[in-house]
Amino acid sequence: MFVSGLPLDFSSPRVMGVLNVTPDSFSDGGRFLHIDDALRQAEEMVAEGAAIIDIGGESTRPGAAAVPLEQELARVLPVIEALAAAFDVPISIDTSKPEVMRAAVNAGARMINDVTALSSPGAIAAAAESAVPVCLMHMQGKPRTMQQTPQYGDVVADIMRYLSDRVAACEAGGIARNRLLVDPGFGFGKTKAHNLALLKGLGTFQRLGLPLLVGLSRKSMLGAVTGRTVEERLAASVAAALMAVERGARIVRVHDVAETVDALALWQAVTDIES
Ligand code: 7PJ
Repeated sequence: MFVSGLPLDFSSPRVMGVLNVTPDSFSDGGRFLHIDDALRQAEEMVAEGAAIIDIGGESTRPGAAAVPLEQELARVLPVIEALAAAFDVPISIDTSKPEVMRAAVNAGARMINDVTALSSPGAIAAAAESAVPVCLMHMQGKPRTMQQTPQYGDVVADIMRYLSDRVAACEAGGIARNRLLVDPGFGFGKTKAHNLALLKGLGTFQRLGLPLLVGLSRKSMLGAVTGRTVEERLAASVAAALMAVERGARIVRVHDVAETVDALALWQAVTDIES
């Protein structure tokens, strides 16, 4: 399995490192500090074995308000430019805005990661023109209110249908199927029970025939199961990544790259044994 435009083969699972772009000062001093910090974080994640670095300037956490376009551009573009110049590892832009997709790809991003699966007006066209791969993620509702009353008939079947429809819409809009990845969107408009059922049934998504990307790292469902705060969820996050890979995930989006890379190395070593 491969994705057109990504220099990765999926013969073994890959780790996508999450880069936090801190929304601080836009003064010159503040900006340099923040790029410096981003470069340091990225350098560490690359050294630890990240295959992709994901950069987002729009918080999609539950309850988060939308970020205006100019602010999102100001946060991510300088960081993408600096990283693209400094590292070979592909940079992914986590955004739902067509304008940010275009500008980020011009600045050197080599993948689009959209938690709304290109559903904003103009997003399919922007992604189609960009020629980079796209991750289509499922979300029910909008970040500000999505955790209030999530509802599904059958969570796995409903999300399968949604992703399959979005893949069809992208293909109709000129995005070749071999540029697409899919993600069921853990934590995005899902209760604890929905998230657990989704993890249990994750293998079903392999039927779409596209690389499966998942983000479980530090998410509240792990807190709900373990009683741990967000800073204390490393063990559960690594376990979740391993469970996802066991069920067919090919990219795991994580904060703790080194620990996840180790866990997946063990998984790969056992998988490689010819029985
Ligand atoms: C995800 C994401 C995810 C993809 C975020 C967080 C929330 N992109 N962006 N999948 N989560 N593709 O990291 O807790 O699960 S932001």
